[in-house]
Amino acid sequence: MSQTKKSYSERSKTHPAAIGRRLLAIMAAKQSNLCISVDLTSPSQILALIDELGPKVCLVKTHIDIITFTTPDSITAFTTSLQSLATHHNFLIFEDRKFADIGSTVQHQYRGGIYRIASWAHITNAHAIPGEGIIQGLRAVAHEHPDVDRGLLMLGEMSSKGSLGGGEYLAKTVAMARGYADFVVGFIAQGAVERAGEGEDFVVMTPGVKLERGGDGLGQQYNTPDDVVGERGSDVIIVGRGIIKAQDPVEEAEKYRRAGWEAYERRLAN
Ligand code: 5BU
Repeated sequence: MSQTKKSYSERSKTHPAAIGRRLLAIMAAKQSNLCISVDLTSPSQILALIDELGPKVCLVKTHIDIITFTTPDSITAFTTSLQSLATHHNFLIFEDRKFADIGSTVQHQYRGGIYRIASWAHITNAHAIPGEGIIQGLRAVAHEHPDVDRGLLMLGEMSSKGSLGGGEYLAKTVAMARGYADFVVGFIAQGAVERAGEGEDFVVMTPGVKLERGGDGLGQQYNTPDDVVGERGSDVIIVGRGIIKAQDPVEEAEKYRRAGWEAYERRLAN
């Protein structure tokens, strides 16, 4: 059976990566395929908004390096609070770091520096451009945390105009990731990737989502939840400004949660 026709609940029992099984189980339990991208710069505002939106989402996406921190301690305080919110509201944390260097360098970037991403983010992402050493480097760091589940999304296709991804690049990215099924949970793409074979499962996440199609004047391109989940077979919608800039972000998040979920249910039924 095609992966796009299987329920999240069914896939949560068989996904080859532990973090993939956990994410799919959360999606099924909360009836949410919504990932919120909280692209604000104040740590307290970010945490307050996540606390409000937590019940609606399966995943919270961060850009830790756009946040204004005053001291190193305030970074730890933030990531500790974020982890508590994740436990309390039952969502996972996705740091949108987009690693893009050789294996040796990304190990340091993932493990260390001031952000210590591997210590708090369940999922992060990486470009395929350096070759599979990037996956090997990141996976080695993830294995330094045997008590916690960690996973990676490979960037196969970006949402922005003129993206060099997609097509053959995406297909090569999928081929590269195939040997790392316990760590590579899936892909960032604009729709279903070349479908997984026996024993494989790719969770596909799509940014560039709004309730109405359009753009932002800086290359971002928006499609609707129905376009990406219903028509193109993606699994998770990633939404930033569509929700966080709304007058009532909680009400808006509920609209996106429902739109994403209904598109998924239609996909299963058709
Ligand atoms: P928006 O406000 O919904 O446009 O925000 C989209 C978020 O997703 C933002 O944090 C981007 O950095 C991120 N993003 C993206 O827009 N397109 C991509 O292909 C990838 C990430 Br990968």
